[in-house]
Amino acid sequence: MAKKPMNIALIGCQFMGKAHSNAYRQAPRFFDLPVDPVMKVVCGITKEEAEGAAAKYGWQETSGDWEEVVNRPDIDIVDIATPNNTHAMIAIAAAKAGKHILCEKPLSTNMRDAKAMMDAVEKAGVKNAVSFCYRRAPAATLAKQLIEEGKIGQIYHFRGQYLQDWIVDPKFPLVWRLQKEVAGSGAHGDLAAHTIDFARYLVGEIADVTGVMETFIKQRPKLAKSDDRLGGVASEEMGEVTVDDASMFLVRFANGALGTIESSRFCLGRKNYNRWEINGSKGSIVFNVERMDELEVYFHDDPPNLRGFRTIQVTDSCHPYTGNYWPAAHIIGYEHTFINQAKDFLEAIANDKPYSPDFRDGVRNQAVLEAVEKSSETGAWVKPEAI
Ligand code: SOE
Repeated sequence: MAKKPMNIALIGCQFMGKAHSNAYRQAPRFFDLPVDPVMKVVCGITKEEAEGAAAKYGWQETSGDWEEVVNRPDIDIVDIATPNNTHAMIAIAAAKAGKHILCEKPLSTNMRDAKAMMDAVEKAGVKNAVSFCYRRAPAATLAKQLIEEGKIGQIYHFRGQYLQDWIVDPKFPLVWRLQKEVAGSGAHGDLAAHTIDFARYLVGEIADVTGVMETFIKQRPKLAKSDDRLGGVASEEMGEVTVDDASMFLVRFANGALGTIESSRFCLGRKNYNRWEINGSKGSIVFNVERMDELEVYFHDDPPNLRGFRTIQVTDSCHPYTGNYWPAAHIIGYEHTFINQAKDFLEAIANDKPYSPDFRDGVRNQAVLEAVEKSSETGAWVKPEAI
């Protein structure tokens, strides 16, 4: 029997638009989905940009007008993959039009907009998701299962780092990710937001934080030509960098665990070093996106002569998601986190089941980001706003 079609509109067709497009194309090829995702329309800043993306990624139609797209009666899902300061207006309009929404992280650039987005989707009763895609790396999902099964025991520590190095060169231009009004914050909202999501997912709610943030290079050449994350053409004119280059903070979890979180774009050689380690009363686990198919584990109840960290290659059919891809050890990677996310979101919609992380998680994440920002100004411990 033919599956119910689910028409998707993608707004934004650069780095994340590419990742999301690939996810919708691949998800039905690997998973037996309850619905048929239809790549209906892609919307770019201009119609020409959308036409390029449609031809490359396989969208049926194109548009240069996101408002018209989110109000189309034939659209079921609006996928937001645009710069951060545009998430709120698109999501709120899409919620009002009754669409399910998947939004790139961070949810927004500030608490006010993030809460307005959450209120809009909750009032409309539509499914909503924030694209903290790394939760859906099979090894990270396995870590969650181990914690829930009690294999790690009571958690004492979470030690998270998300390190990149792509803006060390002072000549690297002022792309949108370096402008507060567009991005909200720098490494903090771009990278630490992922780590905060892992911390909340694996350990629990964050009670308070204290930290520092720094901008090492305060002026950069303005852009001569538009960009997408990896650069652009620099002009002669200089402009202010209005976001942090790095953030570091201490975390007290509501359950008593202690953590540290570090984000930076100034760690030469670290390209996408998204690593965390958790230490509990019965063992430890370590995950790093740069070796995403592996989970390091240490179990204290192993016989003493065999104790030690071991590496599980999370690619067997007994592991989360992986049985749907290739035989064991035929590894998967970055794009599969988005495919797994698309699959789970489509299932949540079709089966009317909760999806996590949702916009409420996005707001809680934003509350932690902003608590660190306040702490960095005052030096105090700050409680994230209660949601
Ligand atoms: C840029 O630093 C970036 O693409 C982030 O925006 C993503 O969220 C992260 O997954 C990889 O790095």
